[in-house]
Amino acid sequence: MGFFNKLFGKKSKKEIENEELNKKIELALTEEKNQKKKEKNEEGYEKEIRDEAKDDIIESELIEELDKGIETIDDFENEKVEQEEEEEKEKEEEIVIKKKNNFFESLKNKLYNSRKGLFGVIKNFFVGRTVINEEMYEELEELLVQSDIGLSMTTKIIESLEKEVKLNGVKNPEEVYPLLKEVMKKFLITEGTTIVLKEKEMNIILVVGVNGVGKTTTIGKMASKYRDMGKKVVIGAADTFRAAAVEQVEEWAKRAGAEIIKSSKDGGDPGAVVFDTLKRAEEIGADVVIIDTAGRLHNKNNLMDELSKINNIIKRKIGDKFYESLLVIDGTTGQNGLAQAKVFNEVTRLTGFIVTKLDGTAKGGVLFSISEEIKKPIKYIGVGEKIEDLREFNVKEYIEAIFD
Ligand SMILES: Nc1nc2c(ncn2[C@@H]2O[C@H](COP(=O)(O)OP(=O)(O)O)[C@@H](O)[C@H]2O)c(=O)[nH]1
Ligand SMILES: [Mg+2]
Repeated sequence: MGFFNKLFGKKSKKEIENEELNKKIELALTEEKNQKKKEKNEEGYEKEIRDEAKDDIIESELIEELDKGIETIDDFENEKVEQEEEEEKEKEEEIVIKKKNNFFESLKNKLYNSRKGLFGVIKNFFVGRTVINEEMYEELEELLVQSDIGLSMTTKIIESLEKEVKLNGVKNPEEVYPLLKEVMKKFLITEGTTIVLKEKEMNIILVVGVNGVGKTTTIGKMASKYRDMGKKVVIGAADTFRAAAVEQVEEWAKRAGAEIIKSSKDGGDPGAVVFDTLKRAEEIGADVVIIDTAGRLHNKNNLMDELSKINNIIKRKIGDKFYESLLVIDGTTGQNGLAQAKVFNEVTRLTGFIVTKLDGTAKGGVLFSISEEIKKPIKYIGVGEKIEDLREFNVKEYIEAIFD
């Protein structure tokens, strides 16, 4: 029978009972679920109420604080404005520093040879040393003399360094390096390093120096610098010894956008060129006159004669007014450059120096001996052959660029 019931879909009594039981269980479970839901909702509601109450407390505390005047909205607003202003200022300062760093970086790059050469050796000299003693100072002295700094300057540097080491109670040799940097900085002349151009006046710059040191190149760079400043520039090609020299200065003048005055014939009188140059400069109201001179002078008397002739022509034009008389020195020639400086300083009035080719020297110590022996400022340094490779000499920047 059971078999037939199954076959034709009829449910047995037992099956029906089972189904009813299942239904009951389901009902009971849903009721339980609903009850739990209800409880949960009630809890949530209570929590909401509690949170609201908490918010109220916080709010009232805040109001209390505000009332107390600890932090009024006005204060807050002012503080915000001040903060914004400060941030703005910081940003501006950052831009200035960045600009300076860019310049500084490139000077650092240009002086790579000096930094890695002599000053690199000096830096390494202190590394790994354990004691500061007489022997250390002696070895350092030798290094400085080798670097074209000159004996007299070196002695002064070492004496001053010993004093500073004692004064600062320095015991570790590696701490001597930064002190040396400060000491050496002190010995470079900082005053009068800038060429100040007077407004509405003819500013004369006479450039002297032996052959090949970089006079003509430097004049081209200077002319370009002053043209960029909006100045009217006239160059006098008073190096009349070689036709090639005139051509070279002509090329530079063209590049810089300056006018050039030259002799009508090869080997003409330099004095006559200076005279014509000053005349022309006056006619067109030039701001800057730069005079290139010959370096191939055979002896001291010859040099003195030539330069005094030129100086007299300038004086006849401007009287006792100041003009620059700059000696160009090749930074790679070391003590030889210093010897040249001494001779020129004896035979003519110098107002300062330009040291060229500092990009190509691993020493660069000649700057220190000039400061010490001639006691006149360095106005520019040449750090390459291109038109932009002339830098105003700034002691701090120079020192930062050569010391690592
Ligand atoms: N590397 C380098 N070369 C320079 C610098 N100044 C000049 N020179 C080079 O030195 C050489 C002689 O320069 P020049 O101006 O003719 O010297 P002058 O005889 O004194 O007029 C040229 O080849 C220049 O390019 C410099 O700052 N750095
Ligand atoms: Mg020349």
